Amino acid sequence: MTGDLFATHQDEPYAERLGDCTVWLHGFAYNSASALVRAIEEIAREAPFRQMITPGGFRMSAAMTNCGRLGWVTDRTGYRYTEHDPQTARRWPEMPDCLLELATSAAQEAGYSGFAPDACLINRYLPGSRMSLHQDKNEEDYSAPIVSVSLGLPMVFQFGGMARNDKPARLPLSHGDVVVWGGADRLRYHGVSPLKSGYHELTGDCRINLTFRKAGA
Ligand code: MD3
Ligand code: FE
Repeated sequence: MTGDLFATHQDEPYAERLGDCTVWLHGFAYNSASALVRAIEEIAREAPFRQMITPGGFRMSAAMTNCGRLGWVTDRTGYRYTEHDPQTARRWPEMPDCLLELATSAAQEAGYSGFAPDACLINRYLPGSRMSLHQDKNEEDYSAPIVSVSLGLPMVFQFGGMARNDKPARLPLSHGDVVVWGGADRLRYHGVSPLKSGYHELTGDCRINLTFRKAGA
């Protein structure tokens, strides 16, 4: 809507195709963002955000938690999906309907019908937090897409190639943006540039990213 003097929303959502198998859905989660943030806060009460340790012994700068049947973890022994939160020994919190619904409708919009995520990794970035270039290879089945939802402070996403040395494209992702990555793009290298400090009315001083995955068989 243009011409609205007191507009509090952003521009209309629109889809931007990035290659054959990736779609950037600008603003797709904008209207559900406050419900998503509330749901994430509730998940974090059961399964707190924590900075995990990589197999190489480094503490990740993003803090993480999970919901859904499976959750992604890392420690000195490696990266993997687990059914239980190692910190509480309880199952990961259930995936709330508002999260599942958003993920499946975004996948559908991008041309991936029938997406049934069993894992949602929740990353929280504070100023300076980053994620270096990597591939997501701990899932059983690379044929399902990954749906990523950005909330709060904006950041620069690095969309690389199939080789670590391929120079990544830099995509500025905003609050409410959703990207669906599938097919040939599923194993691309990707990362996140260090978060700049700022303030967002829903998340305060951080950025939250949700990645929905089909992790198990
Ligand atoms: C492209 N998270 O958790 S989400 C991760 O913003 C991760 O928190 C980033 O990379 C974040 O593993 C990026 C976007 C994303 C996720 C998986 C992908 C992009 C991807 C897999 C293949 C290609
Ligand atoms: Fe990743």
